[in-house]
Amino acid sequence: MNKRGSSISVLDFGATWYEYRLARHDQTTQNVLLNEPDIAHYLNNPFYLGATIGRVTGRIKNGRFTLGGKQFQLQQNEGATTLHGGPHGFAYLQWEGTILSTDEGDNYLQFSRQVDQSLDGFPGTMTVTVTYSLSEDDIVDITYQAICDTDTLFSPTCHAYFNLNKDNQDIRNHDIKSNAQFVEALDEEHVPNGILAPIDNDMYDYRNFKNVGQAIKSIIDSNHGAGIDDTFLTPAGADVTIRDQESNLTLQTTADRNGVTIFTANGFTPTMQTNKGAGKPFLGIAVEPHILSNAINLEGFGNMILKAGVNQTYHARYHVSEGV
Ligand code: FUC
Repeated sequence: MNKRGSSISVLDFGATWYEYRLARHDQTTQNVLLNEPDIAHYLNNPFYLGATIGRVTGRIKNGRFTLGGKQFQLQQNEGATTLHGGPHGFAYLQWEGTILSTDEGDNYLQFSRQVDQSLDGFPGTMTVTVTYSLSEDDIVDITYQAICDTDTLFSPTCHAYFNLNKDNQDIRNHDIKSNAQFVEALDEEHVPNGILAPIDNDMYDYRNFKNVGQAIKSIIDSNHGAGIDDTFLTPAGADVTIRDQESNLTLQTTADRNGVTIFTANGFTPTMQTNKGAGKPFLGIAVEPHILSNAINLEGFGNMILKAGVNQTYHARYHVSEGV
Protein backbone atom coordinates (compact mmCIF):
# COMPACT_ATOMS: atom_id res chain seq x y z
CA MET A 1 0.00 0.00 0.00
CA ASN A 2 1.27 3.51 -0.71
CA LYS A 3 0.71 6.67 1.31
CA ARG A 4 -2.31 7.64 -0.79
CA GLY A 5 -3.96 4.38 0.26
CA SER A 6 -3.71 2.60 -3.10
CA SER A 7 -2.56 -1.00 -3.00
CA ILE A 8 -1.74 -4.05 -5.08
CA SER A 9 -1.95 -7.69 -4.18
CA VAL A 10 -0.42 -10.71 -5.86
CA LEU A 11 -0.52 -14.52 -5.66
CA ASP A 12 2.56 -16.71 -5.58
CA PHE A 13 0.91 -19.25 -7.88
CA GLY A 14 1.65 -18.01 -11.39
CA ALA A 15 3.35 -14.89 -9.93
CA THR A 16 -0.14 -13.50 -10.50
CA TRP A 17 -1.25 -9.90 -10.18
CA TYR A 18 -4.51 -10.21 -8.28
CA GLU A 19 -5.69 -6.74 -7.37
CA TYR A 20 -4.89 -3.09 -8.21
CA ARG A 21 -6.92 -1.03 -5.80
CA LEU A 22 -6.88 2.73 -6.28
CA ALA A 23 -7.60 5.39 -3.71
CA ARG A 24 -10.10 7.62 -5.47
CA HIS A 25 -10.67 11.32 -4.99
CA ASP A 26 -14.10 10.63 -3.50
CA GLN A 27 -12.43 8.70 -0.63
CA THR A 28 -13.50 5.31 -1.97
CA THR A 29 -11.15 2.63 -3.25
CA GLN A 30 -11.69 0.80 -6.53
CA ASN A 31 -10.06 -2.37 -7.77
CA VAL A 32 -9.49 -2.17 -11.55
CA LEU A 33 -8.33 -5.76 -12.17
CA LEU A 34 -10.52 -8.69 -13.05
CA ASN A 35 -9.94 -11.56 -10.65
CA GLU A 36 -11.45 -14.75 -9.29
CA PRO A 37 -12.10 -14.46 -5.55
CA ASP A 38 -12.02 -18.27 -5.23
CA ILE A 39 -8.23 -18.67 -5.41
CA ALA A 40 -8.59 -22.36 -6.38
CA HIS A 41 -9.58 -21.17 -9.89
CA TYR A 42 -6.00 -20.07 -10.48
CA LEU A 43 -4.72 -23.67 -10.48
CA ASN A 44 -6.53 -24.10 -13.78
CA ASN A 45 -6.49 -20.66 -15.29
CA PRO A 46 -7.17 -21.17 -19.00
CA PHE A 47 -7.41 -17.44 -19.71
CA TYR A 48 -4.32 -16.60 -17.66
CA LEU A 49 -6.10 -14.09 -15.41
CA GLY A 50 -3.41 -11.82 -13.97
CA ALA A 51 -0.71 -14.43 -14.54
CA THR A 52 2.92 -13.90 -15.45
CA ILE A 53 3.57 -15.40 -18.88
CA GLY A 54 6.86 -17.02 -19.92
CA ARG A 55 9.29 -18.12 -21.00
CA VAL A 56 7.67 -16.89 -24.23
CA THR A 57 4.46 -14.91 -24.63
CA GLY A 58 2.19 -15.53 -27.58
CA ARG A 59 2.27 -18.39 -30.05
CA ILE A 60 5.17 -20.46 -31.38
CA LYS A 61 4.28 -22.17 -34.65
CA ASN A 62 4.13 -25.95 -34.13
CA GLY A 63 5.98 -25.43 -30.83
CA ARG A 64 9.17 -25.55 -32.83
CA PHE A 65 12.19 -23.31 -33.30
CA THR A 66 15.88 -23.47 -34.14
CA LEU A 67 18.53 -21.94 -31.90
CA GLY A 68 22.29 -22.24 -32.39
CA GLY A 69 21.73 -24.74 -35.20
CA LYS A 70 19.68 -27.05 -33.00
CA GLN A 71 15.98 -27.67 -33.39
CA PHE A 72 13.77 -27.64 -30.30
CA GLN A 73 10.32 -29.17 -29.99
CA LEU A 74 8.25 -27.72 -27.16
CA GLN A 75 5.17 -29.20 -25.56
CA GLN A 76 2.09 -27.98 -27.42
CA ASN A 77 -0.99 -26.73 -25.60
CA GLU A 78 -3.22 -25.26 -28.33
CA GLY A 79 -3.44 -27.83 -31.11
CA ALA A 80 0.01 -27.91 -32.65
CA THR A 81 0.90 -24.52 -31.18
CA THR A 82 2.77 -23.65 -28.01
CA LEU A 83 0.86 -20.80 -26.37
CA HIS A 84 2.17 -18.61 -23.54
CA GLY A 85 5.11 -20.84 -22.56
CA GLY A 86 3.25 -24.15 -22.90
CA PRO A 87 1.58 -26.37 -20.29
CA HIS A 88 4.35 -25.74 -17.76
CA GLY A 89 4.72 -22.03 -18.45
CA PHE A 90 5.25 -19.44 -15.71
CA ALA A 91 1.47 -19.10 -15.20
CA TYR A 92 1.25 -22.67 -13.90
CA LEU A 93 4.20 -22.63 -11.54
CA GLN A 94 4.50 -22.00 -7.85
CA TRP A 95 6.84 -19.05 -7.20
CA GLU A 96 8.81 -18.06 -4.13
CA GLY A 97 7.59 -14.68 -2.88
CA THR A 98 9.40 -12.02 -0.87
CA ILE A 99 8.28 -8.57 0.28
CA LEU A 100 10.97 -5.94 -0.22
CA SER A 101 10.86 -2.30 0.74
CA THR A 102 13.12 0.69 0.31
CA ASP A 103 14.01 3.77 2.31
CA GLU A 104 11.78 5.81 0.02
CA GLY A 105 8.92 3.67 1.24
CA ASP A 106 8.10 2.17 -2.17
CA ASN A 107 6.51 -1.24 -2.05
CA TYR A 108 8.16 -4.17 -3.79
CA LEU A 109 7.01 -7.76 -4.06
CA GLN A 110 9.40 -10.17 -5.68
CA PHE A 111 8.87 -13.67 -7.03
CA SER A 112 11.67 -15.95 -8.04
CA ARG A 113 12.23 -19.45 -9.29
CA GLN A 114 14.25 -21.67 -11.56
CA VAL A 115 12.98 -23.38 -14.66
CA ASP A 116 14.81 -25.98 -16.72
CA GLN A 117 14.45 -27.86 -19.97
CA SER A 118 13.01 -30.98 -18.34
CA LEU A 119 10.13 -28.82 -17.08
CA ASP A 120 9.09 -26.67 -20.01
CA GLY A 121 11.21 -27.81 -22.98
CA PHE A 122 13.02 -24.51 -23.52
CA PRO A 123 16.81 -24.86 -23.49
CA GLY A 124 18.84 -24.24 -20.35
CA THR A 125 18.34 -23.70 -16.66
CA MET A 126 17.04 -20.20 -16.16
CA THR A 127 16.69 -18.18 -12.95
CA VAL A 128 13.85 -15.69 -13.15
CA THR A 129 12.57 -12.92 -10.91
CA VAL A 130 9.36 -10.97 -11.35
CA THR A 131 9.16 -7.83 -9.20
CA TYR A 132 6.00 -5.81 -8.70
CA SER A 133 6.30 -2.30 -7.32
CA LEU A 134 3.71 0.33 -6.53
CA SER A 135 4.90 3.94 -6.56
CA GLU A 136 3.54 6.78 -4.50
CA ASP A 137 1.69 8.03 -7.57
CA ASP A 138 0.05 4.63 -8.18
CA ILE A 139 2.29 3.41 -11.03
CA VAL A 140 2.72 -0.35 -11.08
CA ASP A 141 6.06 -1.40 -12.52
CA ILE A 142 6.66 -5.05 -13.24
CA THR A 143 10.31 -5.93 -13.73
CA TYR A 144 11.23 -9.24 -15.32
CA GLN A 145 14.79 -10.44 -14.90
CA ALA A 146 16.35 -13.65 -16.19
CA ILE A 147 19.70 -15.32 -16.61
CA CYS A 148 20.31 -18.73 -18.17
CA ASP A 149 23.26 -21.15 -18.44
CA THR A 150 22.72 -21.67 -22.19
CA ASP A 151 21.25 -19.60 -24.99
CA THR A 152 17.47 -19.66 -24.63
CA LEU A 153 14.32 -17.62 -25.29
CA PHE A 154 12.82 -15.03 -22.95
CA SER A 155 9.76 -12.90 -23.72
CA PRO A 156 7.61 -12.51 -20.61
CA THR A 157 4.46 -10.49 -20.04
CA CYS A 158 1.69 -9.67 -17.61
CA HIS A 159 -1.72 -11.12 -18.43
CA ALA A 160 -3.80 -8.89 -16.16
CA TYR A 161 -7.27 -7.98 -17.40
CA PHE A 162 -8.48 -4.48 -16.61
CA ASN A 163 -12.04 -3.36 -16.11
CA LEU A 164 -12.31 0.30 -15.15
CA ASN A 165 -16.04 0.21 -14.44
CA LYS A 166 -17.26 0.81 -10.94
CA ASP A 167 -20.09 -1.67 -11.50
CA ASN A 168 -20.16 -5.04 -13.28
CA GLN A 169 -20.47 -3.74 -16.84
CA ASP A 170 -18.13 -5.18 -19.42
CA ILE A 171 -15.41 -3.12 -21.11
CA ARG A 172 -17.32 -2.24 -24.28
CA ASN A 173 -17.95 1.23 -22.84
CA HIS A 174 -14.17 1.86 -22.64
CA ASP A 175 -12.15 3.66 -25.32
CA ILE A 176 -8.76 2.57 -26.66
CA LYS A 177 -5.89 4.57 -28.13
CA SER A 178 -2.58 3.37 -29.55
CA ASN A 179 -0.11 4.68 -32.10
CA ALA A 180 0.37 1.20 -33.59
CA GLN A 181 0.57 1.28 -37.38
CA PHE A 182 0.99 -2.45 -38.03
CA VAL A 183 -0.68 -5.59 -36.75
CA GLU A 184 0.61 -9.17 -37.04
CA ALA A 185 -1.37 -11.03 -39.72
CA LEU A 186 -2.43 -14.52 -38.62
CA ASP A 187 -2.64 -17.95 -40.22
CA GLU A 188 -5.56 -20.36 -39.79
CA GLU A 189 -4.21 -21.43 -36.39
CA HIS A 190 -4.06 -17.84 -35.15
CA VAL A 191 -0.26 -17.85 -35.37
CA PRO A 192 1.50 -14.81 -36.91
CA ASN A 193 2.46 -15.71 -40.45
CA GLY A 194 5.28 -13.24 -41.03
CA ILE A 195 3.23 -10.43 -42.53
CA LEU A 196 2.91 -7.11 -40.75
CA ALA A 197 -0.36 -5.69 -42.01
CA PRO A 198 -0.49 -1.89 -42.22
CA ILE A 199 -3.25 -0.25 -40.21
CA ASP A 200 -5.11 2.37 -42.18
CA ASN A 201 -8.42 3.74 -41.08
CA ASP A 202 -9.68 0.22 -40.43
CA MET A 203 -10.86 -1.91 -37.51
CA TYR A 204 -7.36 -1.81 -35.96
CA ASP A 205 -6.89 1.93 -36.21
CA TYR A 206 -6.76 3.28 -32.66
CA ARG A 207 -4.66 6.34 -33.38
CA ASN A 208 -7.57 8.41 -32.12
CA PHE A 209 -9.60 7.14 -29.21
CA LYS A 210 -11.99 4.45 -30.42
CA ASN A 211 -14.85 2.92 -28.48
CA VAL A 212 -13.85 -0.66 -27.59
CA GLY A 213 -17.39 -1.97 -28.27
CA GLN A 214 -17.24 -0.53 -31.80
CA ALA A 215 -13.75 -1.94 -32.34
CA ILE A 216 -14.98 -5.39 -31.27
CA LYS A 217 -18.07 -5.11 -33.46
CA SER A 218 -16.13 -4.21 -36.59
CA ILE A 219 -13.79 -7.18 -36.05
CA ILE A 220 -16.74 -9.56 -35.60
CA ASP A 221 -18.66 -8.05 -38.56
CA SER A 222 -15.71 -8.54 -40.87
CA ASN A 223 -15.07 -12.12 -39.67
CA HIS A 224 -11.69 -11.28 -38.20
CA GLY A 225 -12.45 -12.93 -34.87
CA ALA A 226 -14.67 -12.81 -31.80
CA GLY A 227 -13.24 -9.54 -30.54
CA ILE A 228 -9.81 -7.97 -30.26
CA ASP A 229 -7.13 -10.66 -29.98
CA ASP A 230 -4.25 -9.20 -31.93
CA THR A 231 -0.62 -8.30 -31.61
CA PHE A 232 0.47 -4.84 -32.67
CA LEU A 233 3.92 -3.58 -33.63
CA THR A 234 5.00 -0.91 -31.14
CA PRO A 235 8.60 0.02 -31.93
CA ALA A 236 8.57 2.75 -29.28
CA GLY A 237 7.21 0.37 -26.62
CA ALA A 238 3.60 -0.50 -25.81
CA ASP A 239 1.82 2.81 -25.97
CA VAL A 240 -1.73 1.78 -25.17
CA THR A 241 -4.25 3.97 -23.37
CA ILE A 242 -7.62 2.70 -22.20
CA ARG A 243 -10.14 5.09 -20.68
CA ASP A 244 -13.58 4.83 -19.17
CA GLN A 245 -15.51 8.06 -19.26
CA GLU A 246 -18.19 6.73 -16.89
CA SER A 247 -15.82 5.97 -14.03
CA ASN A 248 -13.46 8.79 -15.07
CA LEU A 249 -10.36 6.57 -15.09
CA THR A 250 -7.51 6.18 -17.59
CA LEU A 251 -5.06 3.29 -17.90
CA GLN A 252 -1.71 3.97 -19.50
CA THR A 253 0.59 1.10 -20.44
CA THR A 254 4.23 1.53 -21.36
CA ALA A 255 6.92 -1.07 -21.89
CA ASP A 256 10.27 -1.72 -23.54
CA ARG A 257 9.22 -4.32 -26.10
CA ASN A 258 8.36 -4.13 -29.80
CA GLY A 259 4.87 -5.60 -29.53
CA VAL A 260 1.69 -5.64 -27.53
CA THR A 261 -1.24 -8.03 -27.57
CA ILE A 262 -4.68 -6.60 -26.91
CA PHE A 263 -7.20 -9.24 -25.87
CA THR A 264 -10.82 -8.46 -24.97
CA ALA A 265 -11.60 -11.68 -23.08
CA ASN A 266 -13.33 -13.20 -26.11
CA GLY A 267 -14.59 -16.65 -25.20
CA PHE A 268 -14.81 -16.18 -21.44
CA THR A 269 -17.33 -18.69 -20.07
CA PRO A 270 -19.70 -18.75 -17.08
CA THR A 271 -17.54 -21.44 -15.45
CA MET A 272 -15.45 -18.49 -14.28
CA GLN A 273 -16.69 -16.70 -11.18
CA THR A 274 -15.10 -13.29 -11.24
CA ASN A 275 -15.32 -10.21 -9.06
CA LYS A 276 -17.46 -8.80 -11.92
CA GLY A 277 -19.82 -11.79 -11.95
CA ALA A 278 -19.92 -14.95 -14.06
CA GLY A 279 -17.45 -15.05 -16.91
CA LYS A 280 -18.63 -13.73 -20.27
CA PRO A 281 -16.94 -12.20 -23.28
CA PHE A 282 -15.55 -8.66 -22.93
CA LEU A 283 -15.50 -8.67 -19.13
CA GLY A 284 -11.93 -7.40 -19.17
CA ILE A 285 -9.20 -6.16 -21.48
CA ALA A 286 -5.62 -7.43 -21.34
CA VAL A 287 -2.73 -5.26 -22.55
CA GLU A 288 0.25 -7.61 -22.86
CA PRO A 289 3.60 -6.09 -23.91
CA HIS A 290 6.05 -8.62 -25.35
CA ILE A 291 8.34 -9.30 -28.27
CA LEU A 292 6.18 -9.94 -31.32
CA SER A 293 4.45 -13.31 -31.26
CA ASN A 294 6.28 -16.15 -33.10
CA ALA A 295 9.26 -13.78 -33.65
CA ILE A 296 11.73 -16.65 -33.19
CA ASN A 297 10.43 -18.19 -36.44
CA LEU A 298 10.08 -14.95 -38.41
CA GLU A 299 12.65 -12.68 -40.00
CA GLY A 300 12.78 -9.12 -38.63
CA PHE A 301 10.10 -9.54 -35.94
CA GLY A 302 12.38 -8.89 -32.98
CA ASN A 303 14.90 -10.75 -30.88
CA MET A 304 13.71 -12.92 -28.01
CA ILE A 305 17.01 -14.81 -27.67
CA LEU A 306 18.63 -14.59 -24.25
CA LYS A 307 22.34 -15.38 -24.55
CA ALA A 308 23.99 -17.62 -21.97
CA GLY A 309 25.14 -15.70 -18.89
CA VAL A 310 23.47 -12.43 -19.88
CA ASN A 311 21.26 -10.83 -17.26
CA GLN A 312 18.21 -9.54 -19.14
CA THR A 313 15.72 -7.07 -17.69
CA TYR A 314 12.37 -5.99 -19.11
CA HIS A 315 9.70 -3.70 -17.70
CA ALA A 316 5.97 -3.32 -18.07
CA ARG A 317 4.28 -0.31 -16.48
CA TYR A 318 0.61 0.17 -15.79
CA HIS A 319 -0.81 3.40 -14.47
CA VAL A 320 -4.46 3.98 -13.74
CA SER A 321 -5.30 7.53 -12.78
CA GLU A 322 -8.26 9.76 -12.20
CA GLY A 323 -9.48 11.76 -15.22
CA VAL A 324 -10.04 10.98 -18.92
C1 FUC B 1 -4.20 -13.84 -25.26
C2 FUC B 1 -4.58 -14.26 -26.62
C3 FUC B 1 -4.95 -15.64 -26.80
C4 FUC B 1 -5.44 -16.41 -25.64
C5 FUC B 1 -5.05 -15.90 -24.30
C6 FUC B 1 -5.88 -16.26 -23.15
O1 FUC B 1 -2.90 -13.41 -25.15
O2 FUC B 1 -3.71 -13.87 -27.63
O3 FUC B 1 -5.72 -15.86 -27.93
O4 FUC B 1 -6.75 -16.80 -25.75
O5 FUC B 1 -4.52 -14.67 -24.22
